[in-house]
Amino acid sequence: MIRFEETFMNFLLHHQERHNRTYHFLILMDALISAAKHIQHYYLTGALKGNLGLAGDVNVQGEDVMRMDQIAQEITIHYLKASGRVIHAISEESEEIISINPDGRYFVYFDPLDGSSNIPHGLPVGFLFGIAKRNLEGPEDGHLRGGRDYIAAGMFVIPTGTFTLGLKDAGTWRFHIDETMTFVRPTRMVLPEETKTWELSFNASNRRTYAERVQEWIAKNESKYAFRYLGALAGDFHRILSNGGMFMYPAIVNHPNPKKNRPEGKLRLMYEAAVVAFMCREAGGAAVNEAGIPILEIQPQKHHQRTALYVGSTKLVEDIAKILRE
Ligand code: FDP
Repeated sequence: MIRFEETFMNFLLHHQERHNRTYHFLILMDALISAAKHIQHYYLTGALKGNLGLAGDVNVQGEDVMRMDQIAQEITIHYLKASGRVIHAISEESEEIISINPDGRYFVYFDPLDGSSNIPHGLPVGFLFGIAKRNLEGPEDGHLRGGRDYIAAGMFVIPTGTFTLGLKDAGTWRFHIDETMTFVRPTRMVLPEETKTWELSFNASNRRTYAERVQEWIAKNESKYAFRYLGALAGDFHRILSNGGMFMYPAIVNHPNPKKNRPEGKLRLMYEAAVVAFMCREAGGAAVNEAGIPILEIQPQKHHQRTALYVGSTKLVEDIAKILRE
């Protein structure tokens, strides 16, 4: 006998009444879920169909585009258009703002397939998105919204069948895909207070390139926690949300080849850092940049702006933020 569990859409219907969310939001979420399932299908069959390799193009960030990046981008735009609810989207895969529907009411910021180094191996990657609402009453107020103005942010870890969604003032929730390809069983994510399971996650091969004070912090704290690094933000953050601890991608300022320094950080503010920072806040955690400024308070100056990121359990993030602010 199959036991059916509470579905994502039921959960949202229930929540929208309590939090004044509209059906427009449900329709947009339905579009994002359809896109994620479709991307997952291509990813799972990618090795057989030859879709896990390079596409032959270079993107706006100067990085090689993978075939799967293009597929995921096309699928997402298709569903955002079909939803009719989005005015503009900003994607890692497109230099320009993508105009979708002049009557749409939401801005969507997304990275349809994050964690490229995992793609050739078919290992976990992320589909990350943040949603902000257009100002429908007053004058058009632009697309560059800071994380504090997102109404929701989420991530699918593909192809694991998990979906995590942060809702403004209503918590962060995790769902799992069932046999009918429906996301079910909402579980509220709250970062554990207990430090026993806490983890640190960062690219250890970069550690000598971080600022001295960050290197010192790591040397002082690393033996207290387990170390885990998958190399895909969504997957690494997924673990931190469950186990507690901190994910960091610090600024690179001491690279032996100065051309390889990244003082502004590597991750993208609008569709990577602010997305996980938003979910983290709703789960009781925090996130800051290299200056110790809360990620959600940063006003983006450009769509593809980069930032350093320290995200996770408030106690750890605050501890390093104090040092970063000095
Ligand atoms: P990637 O470059 O492989 O697409 O967004 C960039 C990102 O992946 C994150 O998902 C990941 O956390 C990080 O960069 C990995 O960078 P490193 O390979 O430098 O560790």
